[in-house]
Amino acid sequence: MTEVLIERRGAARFLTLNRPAALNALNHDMVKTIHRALFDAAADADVTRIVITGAGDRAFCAGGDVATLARHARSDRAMWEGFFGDEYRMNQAIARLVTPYVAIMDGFTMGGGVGLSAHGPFRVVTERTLFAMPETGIGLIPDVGGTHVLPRLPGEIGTWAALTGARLKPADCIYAEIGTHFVPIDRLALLEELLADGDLPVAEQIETLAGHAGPSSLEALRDGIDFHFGHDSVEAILASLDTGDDWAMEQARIIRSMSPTSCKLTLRALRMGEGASIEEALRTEYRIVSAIRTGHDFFEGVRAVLLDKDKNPLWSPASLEAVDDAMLARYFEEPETGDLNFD
Ligand code: QUE
Repeated sequence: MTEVLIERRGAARFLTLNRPAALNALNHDMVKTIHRALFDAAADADVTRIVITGAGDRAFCAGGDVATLARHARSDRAMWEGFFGDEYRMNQAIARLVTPYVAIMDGFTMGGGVGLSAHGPFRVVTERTLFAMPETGIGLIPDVGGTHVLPRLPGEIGTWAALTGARLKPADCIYAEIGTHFVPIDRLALLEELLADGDLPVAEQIETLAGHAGPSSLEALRDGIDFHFGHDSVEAILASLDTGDDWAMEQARIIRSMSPTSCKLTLRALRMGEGASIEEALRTEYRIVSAIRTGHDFFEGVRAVLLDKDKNPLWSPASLEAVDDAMLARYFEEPETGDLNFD
């Protein structure tokens, strides 16, 4: 019942994801509560900033409650479409918020947690931030607006992160412009106090406490990322990686372990997302995810990664060659139940 704490602190509305044992993974109730709280805060003239954070010291938010979806939603279309539809509408609300919005990305920030942070103007990372879009590993796609955000990161960092599910440390997040500020953990309490005391603009308050995340390992990888991941087919990316250095060959091995269907859907959706508004990107993601429910890989991916944890998913189709364009096209069609709307 109190999986999202909502508090008024001075000029700020604080939302705290409060499911620490589940790494603050988002369930449907939490999504609806957050969206309603954003709506209320935006309508309250006394609230000059919204702050979202996660309880515990391990996660901001590790994703969506995919284990529950895998258990029930194969036979419950309304549950599946209800969860993703409401989550994406919440993501869009964050992207269009006028009230300054601060996400404290302390700990795991993956999947659904990226949707709660990446669309806002202030994205604070700490020593414990670990960012990833790992969905190709469970037969999903980098959703929650990922197909809008990732193509806008420098070079091909977004394509690389989406296909491999790479985990980015705080310095990498700053380098990749995923985080706007690095604030050390021991200053977070003070940051929250300053934000509650709304005397100064949010940007100035965060900058007062911000430190340096240090050098990013991505800088040295950047040429390789841009060189290999600029191709417009997964096969071409792999062919390029196969002729590269040890790092490149390792990326190829990782991509080959991911769902072939997810990899092809992801690359196509990322390229479409380059010129798409947040609403257009979310609508396309909703089409894809709706079709994924009737497929195989999501249920097998959740089984292998999160339930049985054998880390050995048997994907079907099992190879990229077996995923043809006609199969892919089905995922981009309007669902029988209609497209996502933002009314
Ligand atoms: C891909 C995902 C998720 C994931 C792993 C993936 C995801 C998610 C979790 C998760 C959440 C809470 C936990 C946990 C894992 O993992 O969406 O152990 O306690 O919520 O490869 O999309």
